[in-house]
Amino acid sequence: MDTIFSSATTAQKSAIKIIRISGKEALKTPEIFSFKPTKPRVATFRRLYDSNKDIIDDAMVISLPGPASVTGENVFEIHIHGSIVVEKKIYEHLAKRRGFRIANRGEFTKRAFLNGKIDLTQAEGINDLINAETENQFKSSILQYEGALYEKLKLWRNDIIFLRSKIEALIDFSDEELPEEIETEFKKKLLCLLKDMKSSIKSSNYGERIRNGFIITILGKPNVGKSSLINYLSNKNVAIVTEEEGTTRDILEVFLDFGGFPIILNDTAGLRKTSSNVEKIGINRALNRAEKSDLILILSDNGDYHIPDLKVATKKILVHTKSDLNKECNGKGYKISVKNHEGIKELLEVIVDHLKKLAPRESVLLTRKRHVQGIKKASSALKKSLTTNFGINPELVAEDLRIAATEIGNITNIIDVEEILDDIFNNFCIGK
Ligand SMILES: Nc1nc2c(ncn2[C@@H]2O[C@H](COP(=O)(O)OP(=O)(O)OP(=O)(O)O)[C@@H](O)[C@H]2O)c(=O)[nH]1
Ligand SMILES: [Mg+2]
Repeated sequence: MDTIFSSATTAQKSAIKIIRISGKEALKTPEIFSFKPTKPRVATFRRLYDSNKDIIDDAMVISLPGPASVTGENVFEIHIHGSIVVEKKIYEHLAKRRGFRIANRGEFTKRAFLNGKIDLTQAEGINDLINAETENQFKSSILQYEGALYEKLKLWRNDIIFLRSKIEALIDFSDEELPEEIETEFKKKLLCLLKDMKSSIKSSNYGERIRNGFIITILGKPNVGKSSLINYLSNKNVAIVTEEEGTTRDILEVFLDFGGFPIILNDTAGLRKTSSNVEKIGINRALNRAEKSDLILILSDNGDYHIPDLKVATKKILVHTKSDLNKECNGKGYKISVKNHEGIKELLEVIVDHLKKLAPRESVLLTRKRHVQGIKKASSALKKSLTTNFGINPELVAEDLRIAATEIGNITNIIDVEEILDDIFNNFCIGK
């Protein structure tokens, strides 16, 4: 296997850059840059030279022999001055060596996985942690990185394997009638597992939202101040605001942080009967997006919140806009004024309270479709085993349990499906 190297820090210039080298030959780094070898795991100051014995840089270097390293392989770190030229020289010099090459995306983490340092859910957790932008994304990713999801899946899998070993033992004594208590006990355990899995699948929507953002859509008649609100909240003029009705046509998305929750906030076209084709398309888009949302804000400046075409049970929050104008509002809606900066903080609190209520009781969440699909497949195998007659066909029951255990195992440790591995690790940044 090649020895790989890459900068573990950003591609731009910076105070320091860390070049990480991992692989069998990594400990040859001192020889490659003509400096005296250093004690393992001790940060040491060294001067690096190229093949003409010209100085490349003064650096802090650390040798980390495997397997006690991040990838499980021999690792060598060079902390250079954060210059693009120095980095390039180091790369060029390393690349001349046989068996050395620049790492692909996520390749360090992939090697850590292949060497059993982490499981796949932890690898995904690392990537989510790097990409986390809000407090709740941080919490969820760090839990997954620490192995909470891995532990939960391992428990389920072990339970299934245990039940399967029981069944296998019974197969060996197949002449004897299966005692009824054993079957009842067995089914009780399976049902309990299925219940746990079901509740995890149910809360996975929340897990995915924590990762990707909760979708909140602003709806309302034209000119009620939808675009003004999104501009105010994002602190930018993302949307055009005019006195004209029907200003906004397309959906405008901004990514925001509401009290630690990642939010994708959508501004939409004002809803009205119109002969304009463009506007009609915009209105349809608005309604479609609202239907896919976790929360809908219905804005009105005159107390009319009625949207006949909106037929979803999604939670709606009514917002009375332009409260500075003191217009009639039927006593409905949270009053806000973008003009006077009033009521918006309170509105955000109401939104955050609602999002908090969506949180499932369990803290360990399935955060990807891949996890959900695996658990669904495992569940259906377990359900199938429940409908099989244990006494007559214990082999079929054992086979279903085997399938269920494999499906769960695949979530944490796919080892033979290179394609899925690449799909996961290609989402990493270079150098990770
Ligand atoms: N007095 C007052 N005027 C406001 C307030 N918010 C928005 N407006 C005005 O209302 C008008 C319409 O605002 P927009 O934000 O464009 O309304 P919209 O709902 O996006 O309108 P469409 O895109 O046409 O559907 C503009 O002239 C804004 O300046 C407010 O809090 N108070
Ligand atoms: Mg608008």
